[in-house]
Amino acid sequence: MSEFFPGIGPIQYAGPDSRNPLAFRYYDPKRVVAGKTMEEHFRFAVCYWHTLCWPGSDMFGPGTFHRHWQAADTFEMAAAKLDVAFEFFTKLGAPFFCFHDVDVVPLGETLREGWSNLDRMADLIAGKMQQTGVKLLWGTANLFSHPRYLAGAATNPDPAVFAYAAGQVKQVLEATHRLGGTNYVLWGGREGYDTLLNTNIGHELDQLGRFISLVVEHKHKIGFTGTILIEPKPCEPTKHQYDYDSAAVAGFLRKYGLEKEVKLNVEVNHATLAGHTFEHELAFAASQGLLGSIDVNRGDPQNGWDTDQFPNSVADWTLAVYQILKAGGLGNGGFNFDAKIRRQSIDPVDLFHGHVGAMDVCARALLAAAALIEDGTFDAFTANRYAGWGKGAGADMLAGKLSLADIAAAAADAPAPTPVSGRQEYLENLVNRFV
Ligand code: XUL
Ligand code: CO
Repeated sequence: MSEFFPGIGPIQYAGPDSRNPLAFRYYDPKRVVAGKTMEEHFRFAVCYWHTLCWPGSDMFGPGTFHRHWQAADTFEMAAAKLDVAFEFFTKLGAPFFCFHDVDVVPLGETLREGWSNLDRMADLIAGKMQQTGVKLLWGTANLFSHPRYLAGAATNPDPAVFAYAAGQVKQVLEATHRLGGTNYVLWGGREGYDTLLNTNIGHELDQLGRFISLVVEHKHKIGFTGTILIEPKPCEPTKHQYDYDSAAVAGFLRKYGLEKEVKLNVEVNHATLAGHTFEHELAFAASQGLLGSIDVNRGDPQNGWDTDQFPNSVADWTLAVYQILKAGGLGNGGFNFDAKIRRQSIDPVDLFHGHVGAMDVCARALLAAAALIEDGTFDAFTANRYAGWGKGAGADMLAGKLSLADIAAAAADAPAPTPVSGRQEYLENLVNRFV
């Protein structure tokens, strides 16, 4: 088997003074930070779709990368792509990967053909995983590219499309289980609508609730112990998507009684598109006990679409990793690079630059975030800000011991509350001491 990345890797930790663009300057897998190794904190995953499948196309032109396995959509080419994938994962030193069914194998003309192709491919994937020790962070079914899904999958007005999607998810969930995946992701690609003139929102939401309940039921039936994750995104490809953001998904899960069964896979650029910071989405998900895993990338502050670039701002990532540490980490989730190189980055080595730089950004951010927590100023400041709720009338109001009338009567004769500074500038300056 010939190498696709000759002369590259394995990528090693070389320390902050290294000038080698193909070495880690901060990501040192075995280094212990805040009680865990960096490897355990991140559980980095390479995504199959952008790194192995995307040919460098955009809506104005075809692929620019010209990779041999992209010449034909056959099982043989998918097997050639698998060789390249595992060469990349191992040379990079990524412990995990993620895939959609269509990324790893052609699904063919019928559901049955897709099942049998995926079964065959799962044998090959299992062999590669055993040989290399690379593990599966999550699998997912692509329920948005094929024209049958033009009006959604679970939320399609046609029940036959719902059934087809169910058949696809059943198969990929079982393959994920068989490959030891620690999560299964549902991104609602076209679960939304373009115009209300042809859409019944309430009906579509009930369909989606039913669909996800079926997935959860099947997970238990087959003994899959991984987590089912929904990945929020506000728009693109549809104008309005039901899984808009962490808050919308939290409400949806509660309505359909799924809040104990499903968590969130939060993605950076989806947060940006929803008008939030990534750390807001993380903190909100964590506050609801729903933080599961993350998709790592960045958007572009000027472009309003999903550019899926590799992250490169340590300052931004420090605030995100801070929230993840405060939430107690991601458990069996991980950091999946749902990011793609630019269309002009046509050399195979560019794939390494994207991932190596991003892993280093995350590692630097982890060091800074751990130092911020160790310093304790934020915790102390915030605890002090809410201190009134821990005693006296504050504690009684929160515990439900006082009625609205009791509270009003006490407030009527109390001294007027004194405004207190939020100290935002002081706190922002403090972050910069650690970045
Ligand atoms: C799309 C997106 C997907 C999901 C998996 O914006 O993020 O790649 O992560 O379907
Ligand atoms: Co994603």
